[in-house]
Amino acid sequence: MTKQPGKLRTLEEYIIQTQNRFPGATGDLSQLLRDIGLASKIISREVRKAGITNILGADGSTNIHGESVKKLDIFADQQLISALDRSLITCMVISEENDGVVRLHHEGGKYIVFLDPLDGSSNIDVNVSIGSIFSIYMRPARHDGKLLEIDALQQGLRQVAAGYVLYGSSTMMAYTTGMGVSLFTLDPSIGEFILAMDDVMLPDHGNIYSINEGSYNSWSPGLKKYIKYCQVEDPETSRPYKARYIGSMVADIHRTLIKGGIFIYPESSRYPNGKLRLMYECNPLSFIIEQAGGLAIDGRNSILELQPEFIHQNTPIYIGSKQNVLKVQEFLKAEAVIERA
Ligand code: AHM
Ligand code: MG
Repeated sequence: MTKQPGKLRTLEEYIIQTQNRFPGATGDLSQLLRDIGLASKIISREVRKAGITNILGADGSTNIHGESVKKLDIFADQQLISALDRSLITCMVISEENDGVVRLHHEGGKYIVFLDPLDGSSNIDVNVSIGSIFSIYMRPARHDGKLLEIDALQQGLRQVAAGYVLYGSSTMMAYTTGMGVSLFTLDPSIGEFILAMDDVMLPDHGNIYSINEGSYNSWSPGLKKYIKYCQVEDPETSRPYKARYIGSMVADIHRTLIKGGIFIYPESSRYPNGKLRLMYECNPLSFIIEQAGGLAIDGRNSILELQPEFIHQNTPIYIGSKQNVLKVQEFLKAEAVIERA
């Protein structure tokens, strides 16, 4: 059940009112969320005019994954990092666009932030939705006060907040601090994010499946069978499901949050560990989906319980409405049993 807001509330007001419910809160996390909100408004403005300026398109360099980097990716990365640097609460940022960790000016800052500054960047050139994803952790205390890369390698369930900003037909921000998901729409006429939905819950079962089906031949037998199951007619379970795949995870997850269903980026012969990144794509979006009543697994285990080994690690992901995810898990398990027999 989704509550509709009574009167217009800006992101700023909402963050402050939520913080006031916790008498001991320092306001640092609120500040950090406001910083991300501000940077994303600037990114949104540039995304909106990308087609009419030369900011659009590849800048010729490649990121650490060997993918071509678009100029807007770099712009978004810089905006988010400098917003976080300015408020002196964040000590370290790990971003898809940077090889190693980025140490900010305030070494003593208490938060570590992971960023995918512009997810779905191959869609920039064709004017299809893209987004920024963030994931926030407390920096662990150390006796020697040092800050090490390993401090960032925390399980997703330790996230103190996470969210995304989707630059779609409108710009929307969703975030959670572990007490449900709140959704805001950017009103460009006043330059403010306005609360659109509070306590967003996704349907327990949905009739949409979302996967790059062109890779069918490289999937596991269990997954192939599950996708065939999605296509079989059975009105009782709303099948055949609809196929929808945008190719920007953040946009596919946003649709899943609103309409339910399942999004899958599996392990395959091409990507044995999946393609998507655990720390700045899968963890934050899993936190959002689970806070909205959904589920996210890597095939066997909860995404949020995975212990990361390195900052740019990949993982397979099956995420969405609880019933859909439990069903695919059944198919994967059944096939694993056959393989062992
Ligand atoms: P990126 O644009 O940050 O590199 O993200 C990777 C994107 C995801 O948003 C999307 O789900 C996936 O890559 C699509 O991959 P594919 O083209 O293999 O289906
Ligand atoms: Mg991405």
